[in-house]
Amino acid sequence: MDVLTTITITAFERSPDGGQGLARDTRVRWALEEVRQPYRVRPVSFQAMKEPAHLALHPFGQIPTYQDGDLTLFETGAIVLHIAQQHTGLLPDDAGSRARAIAWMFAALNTVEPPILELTTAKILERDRPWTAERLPLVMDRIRDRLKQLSARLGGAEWLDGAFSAGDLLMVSVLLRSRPSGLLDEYPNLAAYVARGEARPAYRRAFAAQLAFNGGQQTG
Ligand SMILES: N[C@@H](CCC(=O)N[C@@H](CS)C(=O)NCC(=O)O)C(=O)O
Repeated sequence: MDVLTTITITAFERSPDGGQGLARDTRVRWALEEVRQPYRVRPVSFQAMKEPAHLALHPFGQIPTYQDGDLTLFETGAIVLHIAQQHTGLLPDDAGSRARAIAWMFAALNTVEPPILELTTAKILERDRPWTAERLPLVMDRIRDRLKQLSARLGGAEWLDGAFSAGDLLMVSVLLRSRPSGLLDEYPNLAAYVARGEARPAYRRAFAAQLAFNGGQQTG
């Protein structure tokens, strides 16, 4: 945190993951760390998220939000893209490479993240439904389909398309959410790709910052 910064993001007052870094403020922190932008964090309770003051910032009553002066943004994809466009380091200069990096940002959020979120829904929100046991393997297989395709595309490369970009930042963030299920480890090149992301100094700073914020607040 830096008192001189103009950037404020919101995060869970009590992250349900107790600081595993899976809440989406981590990806915004990571992007800000990559471009060395200091930021403040304003914690928001689940109750406050649904109240008018927060709904004015985020129409769906969620975190994270991003405020810088007069600009307020929601949606991590839009926030990370904005940060990447404002600073060097997260998008290539060449127009074609830049467009492809942005395509990977969309792929992470639009193609890879949805089946991973379905599993969370099935395991948590639909846990007590009579059909959940039958549905779970189908949801797991839909994740496998995507991971298999991504694994084939990545092959032995370090990053998805040349140098590390905002596309990798979002893809690694999304894949991290599949790790607790054990599915990520079925694809060793993807597991290694995620580990490379986690090893970046900027990710480590972002992770440590959210852990310091959430540490000791685990709700179970
Ligand atoms: N598509 C949104 C999803 C935001 C989202 O689901 N945020 C979660 C935290 S990681 C949240 O606020 N959950 C509480 C709720 O939806 O009530 C984004 O990428 O920013």
